[in-house]
Amino acid sequence: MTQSPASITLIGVPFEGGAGRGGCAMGPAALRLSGIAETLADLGHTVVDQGDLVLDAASEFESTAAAKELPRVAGMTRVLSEATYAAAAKGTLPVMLGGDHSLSMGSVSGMARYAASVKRPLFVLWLDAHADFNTPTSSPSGNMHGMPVAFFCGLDGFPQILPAERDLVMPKNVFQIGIRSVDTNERDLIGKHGVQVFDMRAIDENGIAAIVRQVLRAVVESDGLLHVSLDVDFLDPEVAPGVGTTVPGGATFREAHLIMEMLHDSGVVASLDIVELNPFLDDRGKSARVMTELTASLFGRRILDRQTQPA
Ligand code: HAR
Ligand code: MN
Ligand code: MN
Ligand code: MN
Repeated sequence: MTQSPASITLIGVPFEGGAGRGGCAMGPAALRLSGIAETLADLGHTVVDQGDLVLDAASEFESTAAAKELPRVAGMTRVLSEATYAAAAKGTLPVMLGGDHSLSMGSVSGMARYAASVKRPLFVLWLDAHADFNTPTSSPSGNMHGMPVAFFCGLDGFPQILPAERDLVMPKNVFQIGIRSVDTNERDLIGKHGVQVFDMRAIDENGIAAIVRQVLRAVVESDGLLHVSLDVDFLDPEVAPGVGTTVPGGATFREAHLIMEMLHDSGVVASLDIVELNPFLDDRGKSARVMTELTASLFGRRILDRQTQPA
């Protein structure tokens, strides 16, 4: 989908209720200021910025220590799930301007529904320092930005936010790269459910290109659609300091850049989240600019007219 000129829908999600600290709600504004719409349009794509979603709390829930800000997270999830599905169903490629990572509860659920409607499996590429595979039962913090993967895979322990018959993602179709911070209970859940995790050690031992080829092969072999979820803290804090949960030893700009170039050349990317950008913590817009640069590479900016070499 990303290979030829695409129709892109930018969906602003000014939401920070899933994070332990404030600031992510300013993420969409910072991404727009860094020129994300213009950059994508300059690459030849048709870009419609549908503005920021209006987000209301779902009042039948209450916030608990195990699931903080649940009413707001649930309300956001419902609205974004619909918006993402609608953007994909009309033939555009939704790009979520986040917002903390709990927004993937909505975006990925919407894409799972879309993928089911066109009878293709949905794969998720999770680029993050964190696995975000906690449930309200396992989470040490209760912060719901640590739970979206468990939610869209249908793990037990969540209240019913979306209809019971909603489409889910199979854990074996979730590929995580860059992981370097996992909680004790969360580690057990990852092993039990078979999420495919490539931690920083895997990158160091194999190189990023071999890992990305493996992921893309799995998607292409089953004619799948790929949702990419890019957390700012995937990158090393030196590259992208504008995030509330920095973890040392992250991906370099070059590694991230190569991932984006390979994703572009694959043509299988159907949707993208850009999450956890916290402009209050950023260094003069540096992280917002890095995210826009990486998005440009994902959508076809290249240095020379050269395709990725076959494996
Ligand atoms: N694993 C921790 C928790 O669940 C921290 C999760 C932090 N998540 C993000 N997004 N910043 O990746 O509380
Ligand atoms: Mn995350
Ligand atoms: Mn993270
Ligand atoms: Mn490169």
